[in-house]
Parts: sequence; structure tokens; C-alpha cells
Amino acid sequence: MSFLDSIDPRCDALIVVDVQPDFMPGGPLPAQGGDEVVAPISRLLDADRFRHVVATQDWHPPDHVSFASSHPGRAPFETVELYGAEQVLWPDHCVQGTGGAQLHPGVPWEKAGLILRKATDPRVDSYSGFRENVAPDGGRPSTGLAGYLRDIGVESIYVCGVARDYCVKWTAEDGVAAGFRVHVLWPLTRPVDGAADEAVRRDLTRAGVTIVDEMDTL
Ligand code: VGL
Ligand code: ZN
Repeated sequence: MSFLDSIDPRCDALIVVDVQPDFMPGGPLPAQGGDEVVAPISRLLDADRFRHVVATQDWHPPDHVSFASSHPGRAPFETVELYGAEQVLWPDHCVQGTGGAQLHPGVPWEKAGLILRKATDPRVDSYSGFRENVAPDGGRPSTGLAGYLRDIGVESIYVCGVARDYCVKWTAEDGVAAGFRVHVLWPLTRPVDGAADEAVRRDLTRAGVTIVDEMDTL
């Protein structure tokens, strides 16, 4: 049976994470082979199996705290401590209103009922679609996504997009913590750091996430 045949449109939702030009090869923060997920995600949306589709969009102000450029003397991919947690310093990416921050033009976004912009607080990063990273008060502010999904009757989510080792992973793990059954559509994700794949699979599995490896015709 194809995984598509197991989708119940009433209580399953597809979450498409950060499919944006800045995360594609040639962009400032590429996921390895990130462009390869565009066509199959488009086919999945066009198959109209999911009634509930949410897109997340990384959407940083230009002086965002996660940018190495906001930390004099620091280089991209170094880490700093921020509000008691580790923060990776990224190349500038997905700056609000720029072309690289748009939703990728190759995906039929009209199928998405909600487009959730995240990491808009200049002081706080947000990998997950559900909750921001650690904030100055030590908490992780909600984005409202869990409440939205619950309100429309969603019980299970299927997560795809980029980056596998950051925003996809954190969205999946927070989805479990919020009480959803969570599946990661592994072939429809790509990592910033492919060397992390085995650790990502292990962490997701331990968190209670189901990894879907076989996508059949997609
Ligand atoms: C992401 C790092 C910084 C992602 C976003 O989409 O995975 N990673 N911002
Ligand atoms: Zn970002």
C-alpha cells in the first residue's frame, strides 16, 4: 500500500518546512540537494490527498541574532551561548522581503491553507514551526501552530522540506511533544549537514517520530 493510501484527509496534515531559495544549492545556506525535493513535494500537493497543508517560511529581520554578521568577530557556523542555550551562527539568509526568502516558485503553494512565518523576532531563532528557540526569559514561545492544528481536527502530521537536521527535525520533535502523531517523509527532506543523517534518524526515532522511507511513485 502506498503511504498516500493511508492518509485520512480529515485528521492528517502535511507540513512543508522552509522550501525557500536561500536553502537551495547556490543560496547562502544550502541544504545538500535541497532543490531535489521541489518536484516531488509539488507532485504530493497536486495529488490532493491532504486537505490540511501548512507551509513554514523562515522570515528573519536583517539584524537577526542568528546571523554571524550580528556578532562582530564571529564567523558563520560557529556557535555561541544565547539565553543559556547553544546557538549556531548562520550566514545571512531568508531576510524578510528578499527573493531568497520567498516560498520556492516551483511549488503550488495555493494548496496551503496556512503559511506560517517564523523567526521574525530579532532576538530569537525559530527552527521549529511549533515553538521558537530559547527566548530571553528562558522559555520557548509558541507559534500557535499546535492550537491551529488541534482546532481544525488534526491528529497526525507528515513533515517534509528543509533542512532535515534543523527545521524539519525540530518541527517533528516539537510535534510529538505537542501530542501529534508525527511522520517525517525522509525522501522529501535534505540536510545542511549530511554527516548528521544517522544521528538525526536516531534522535527522531527516540522522540517517537515515524520515519517514512518508501514514498512509492513520488
Ligand atoms: C534553518 C538554519 C537556520 C532550516 C533555518 O530551515 O532548517 N536552518 N534557519
Ligand atoms: Zn533561519
